[in-house]
Amino acid sequence: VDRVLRGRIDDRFSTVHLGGLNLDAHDARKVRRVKILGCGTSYHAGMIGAQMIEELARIPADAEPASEFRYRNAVVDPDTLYVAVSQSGETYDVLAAVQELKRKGARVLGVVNVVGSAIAREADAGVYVHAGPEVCVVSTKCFTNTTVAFALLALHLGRIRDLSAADGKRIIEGLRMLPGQIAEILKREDEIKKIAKSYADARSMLFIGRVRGYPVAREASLKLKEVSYIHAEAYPASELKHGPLALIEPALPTVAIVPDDDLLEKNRAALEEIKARSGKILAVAHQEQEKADETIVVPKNENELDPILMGIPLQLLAYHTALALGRDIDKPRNLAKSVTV
Ligand code: F1P
Repeated sequence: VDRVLRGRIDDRFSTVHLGGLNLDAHDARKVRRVKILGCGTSYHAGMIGAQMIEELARIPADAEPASEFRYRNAVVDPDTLYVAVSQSGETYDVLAAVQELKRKGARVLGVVNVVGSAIAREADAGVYVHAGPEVCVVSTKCFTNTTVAFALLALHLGRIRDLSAADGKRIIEGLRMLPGQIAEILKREDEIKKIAKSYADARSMLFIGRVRGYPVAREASLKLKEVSYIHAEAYPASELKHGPLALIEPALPTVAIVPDDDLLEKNRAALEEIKARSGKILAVAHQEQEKADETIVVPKNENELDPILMGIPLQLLAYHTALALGRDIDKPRNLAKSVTV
């Protein structure tokens, strides 16, 4: 995270420098919509990015799996800024989506880790996320850094448009706190390891989150699937009552993302619904949750930046669950470092 922030924050003006972005104020003001494309973890980081761009720059934004986008003859709109996300920069579905967009005359930015990779070359401009060359098959650090890069991008677009200097300053202070807060979470590894052992015999797990918590729930469930091979499903917390509550029983543990924000009471109500059906709950929250069997407490940041931190203990949860089950974490089955077909 230090690496992605380094040299990019200007405290005097509460602004950021994203040199490779190549997007001046004139271009940025013309953007009517932002569409983010990526696969797997990169798609989930893009979902967080879209929310940050809506919140901090007030530009409508959404994310879509590049693997879907490329097959649906999408309408390409000249006032939309397209953003392609990829750790490896080689994922073929993302590359194909970028090529399709460029054929149709769109402007595409890359948010990529590997410098000089195919997607970085194909994009018109972009931001490198500096998660390092030592990334593993399963994307973890890169997920975190990509969400930080999106916070910088959202802040940049926001400052060019309507974001107040006070809000800019607030987010910059929040970004500066991230490395220390991540270090604090990592210190709790032993506690998370114990929790992971107690969930390792689950046949299936449910992950829920609302708004900012939903992409975190999706990413946490993907991590668990990728390395432990436990079936995991992520659901928006507000959708529980539209069907999935039927699944709740003691044998299906729920992992709930419960940040201290304006939706706290709504999220607590979801925990009550689960408890009323004798479901076991692990909460990731900013304070102990009474209805949860266990809570992993993470440090509080600005609401918009909370998703960056809340995913980290769940990466550790997936890691230790996989270890407890004797899985080969560095070589998860059926998964390549970059999916090039
Ligand atoms: C996308 C991705 C990863 C996943 C695995 C397979 O990669 O789905 O999220 O962990 O490595 O590929 P990328 O486009 O971000 O390199």
